[in-house]
Formats: sequence, C-alpha cells, structure tokens
Amino acid sequence: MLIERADVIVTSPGRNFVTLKITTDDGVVGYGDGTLNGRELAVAAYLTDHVVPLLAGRDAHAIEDTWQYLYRGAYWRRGPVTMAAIAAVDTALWDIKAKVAGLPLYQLLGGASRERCLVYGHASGKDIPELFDSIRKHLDEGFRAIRIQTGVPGLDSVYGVASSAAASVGGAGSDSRYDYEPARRSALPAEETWDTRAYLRHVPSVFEAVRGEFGEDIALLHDAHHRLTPIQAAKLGKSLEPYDLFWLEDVTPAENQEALRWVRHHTTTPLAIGEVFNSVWDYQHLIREQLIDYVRSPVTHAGGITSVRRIMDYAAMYQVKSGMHGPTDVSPVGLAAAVHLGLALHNFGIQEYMVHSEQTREVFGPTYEFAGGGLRPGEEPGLGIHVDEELAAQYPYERAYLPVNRLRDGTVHDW
Ligand code: EZ4
Ligand code: CO
Repeated sequence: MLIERADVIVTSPGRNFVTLKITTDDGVVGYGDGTLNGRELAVAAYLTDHVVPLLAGRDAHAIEDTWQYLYRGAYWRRGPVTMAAIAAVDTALWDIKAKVAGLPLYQLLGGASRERCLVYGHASGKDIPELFDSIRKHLDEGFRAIRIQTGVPGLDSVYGVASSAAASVGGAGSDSRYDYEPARRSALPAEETWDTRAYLRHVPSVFEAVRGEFGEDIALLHDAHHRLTPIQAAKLGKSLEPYDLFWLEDVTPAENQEALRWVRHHTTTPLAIGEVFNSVWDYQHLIREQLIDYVRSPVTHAGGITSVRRIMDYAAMYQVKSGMHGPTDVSPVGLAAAVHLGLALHNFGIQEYMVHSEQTREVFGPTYEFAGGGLRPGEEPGLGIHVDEELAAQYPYERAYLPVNRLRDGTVHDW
C-alpha cells in the first residue's frame, strides 16, 4: 500500500487549523493535525513545500521509517514547526494503518488500559463569584477535574480567564474569541500587563476559597504559564500545598531544565510541564532526575503518536505520567489521536479538554465522547475523524496572534 498523495487543509471555523490528509493508492484516507497556534502557515508551507513532495510512493505502512526519514533526513532537527509537520504525517499514517486493520487506533497501540481518559476542564472568572459559577457549571456537566484561573486585582486581563461570563464550556458561539482561546484575529498581537508579586499574593486566596466552597474531592489544577523565576515558582508551589493540587503547570520557562531542580527541592506540589516542548530531548533531565510529575506534550506538537509514545515510555521508568495539552488550538484530529494514545498508555495521567466550537466539530466530525468526566474514542476503525472538506473550504484562514506580555515598566515578559 503506497501513499498516492497528501494534501494540506487550512481552515478557520472560528479559529485556524492545519490538517494533513494522506491518501493511499487503494483509496484509504488518513488525517493528522499540524496546527501551531499563531504560526499556522509556517507548518502549512513546511508540509506543502518540503514534506508532501517526499511522501508520494512511500510505503504507507512504514510509519517508523517515515518518521526517521523526516526527522533525521531533514538534518535540521526538532523545533515546533518541524515537529508539528512530522506529527501531522505520523498521525495520518496511524489513522490509515488502523483503518486498514479495521480497528480503532487504540487497539494497535496496545488496547484499552482503562474505560475512558480522565479529563480536566477550564473554570475561570475575573473574580471569585464568576469563578464559582464557572466551577458549578463544570461540575454539572460531569467534570471531575478542573483547572482554576482567575483575574488578579490590579491587572486588566490575565491568562486563562474567559473574556466574558457568558462564554461557556461549550464554547465559541459567534464570538471570534474562544472562551479560553487567547489568539486574536487582528493585525497585531494584543498586549497584556503582568505583575508577578500581585499574582503570587492573590492565587493562594483563590484556592483557599475554592476548597472552602467545593470541598476536598475535586481535582484542582493551575497554570502559571511560564511566568515565574525558579524561586518565585518554589514559593507558589509551597503556598499552594495546603490545597492539594493535582498539578501546578509550567511554573518556569523551562528551556532551562535545571530551574525545575530548585522548584522541586522546595515543594511537594506536583509539577506538569512541556506544552511547548517538542521532543523527548526536552525532557531528558527533567524525567531522569524526577523533577516533574506530568508530561504536557500533545501528539500535535511533539512529532505525533510515534514520538509521544517514546516520551511516555521513557517517563514510565520514573513514574511520570501523561497530561497532554488539549486547548482548542489542538484540533479535533489532534485530540482524537491523544485520546486513542491515552486510552492505551499504562502511564496515562489526565487529558486536558477544552470543548471545540460547534463549527469546528462540524468540520472535523470527531467521534470521541465525553461522559463520566472522561473521553473515550469512537469504536470505528482509525482515529474516528470525518473531515467535511467543502465546509472546511468555507472558512478561509485569518491571521491571528497570541498576546504579548509586558511588565509594568514596559519590559517584554514571558506570556
Ligand atoms: O496558552 O494553547 O494549558 N494550556 C495552555 C494554553 C496555551 C495555548 C497557546 O496556544 O497553556 O492555553
Ligand atoms: Co498551559
């Protein structure tokens, strides 16, 4: 079975997505997600100009060989654009292999290790009453794990807080800005102001209030979004210990893996990191030195199923679990891949789940299902994705940017 052609589908049903469609000589079709938020067209061009011409005539079953061919063969290794492009090819080939086998993809990855993948949703509010409403809504919908982000007194807008109370779990509606999707369709990125001291003062009081209102059972998560120094991160981890977090995410900009050693030595709050990482090498020291508890890499940004599986097998030796990134900028194709892999992985931990807009779901036709606080992939052969290409074509690409962060004195800071 040879690859006959590959096509890049760029569509924007509420937000931009890059999808690779691979077709074999006997007509089997597979899909892979290569969406890189705010830099989508770089991946589309990488695929169209450099990868698609290499695919025709290759053995569609030779997934590992194709992965190595694209990774080592490019000479220029790693990086988010390259690894998202490789992820798109890899995922599409797994989709094809599973369709040919007549099995849902998770069966080829070892079969189900559990009933469903526990997910966490995103509650947020500019203040405590708005946050509590959002938490209640999530609990009503069956979520058992919830990420908590709130406004900080004195700051106009803060990462992770929905733009309006009306924005719901289900999403986007006609608003061009998703509930938690901060990439805006505009000529220039939005600019936000950040104050670490104000944030560090406020966050523990939020978790105190949430535990007081909702009790000890519910799993609570929080994302510091790469904004802290190691010692600030250590302080935050310690101050949140009484509230028993499921995890504290991206406390430092961890290109410097050694930063996590400082954090780790000061706090027992579990740490998750890596949504911006793209290969096993980014975790080499973090995992071996047992400095983290959860791996955030999603299939979409870290070289596909083949590559995330590799990271997770390494992580398993150190009791580190998966916590794959699942914002709306991971498309339903990427989420489907994550749920198949998560269902099979022994060291699955949790899956992030931000519900896509209705328009997005219409374009991609995912068959995974949310129930009992978890996601389960559909039982049909492959990934369980049905792209409506005519509909996709009705939503042309629109340039969008993630915000840029500045300190009060104007210095650019990590966003
Ligand atoms: O900011 O996906 O944990 N989730 C996150 C996300 C990221 C966006 C960036 O595109 O940090 O909200
Ligand atoms: Co994050």
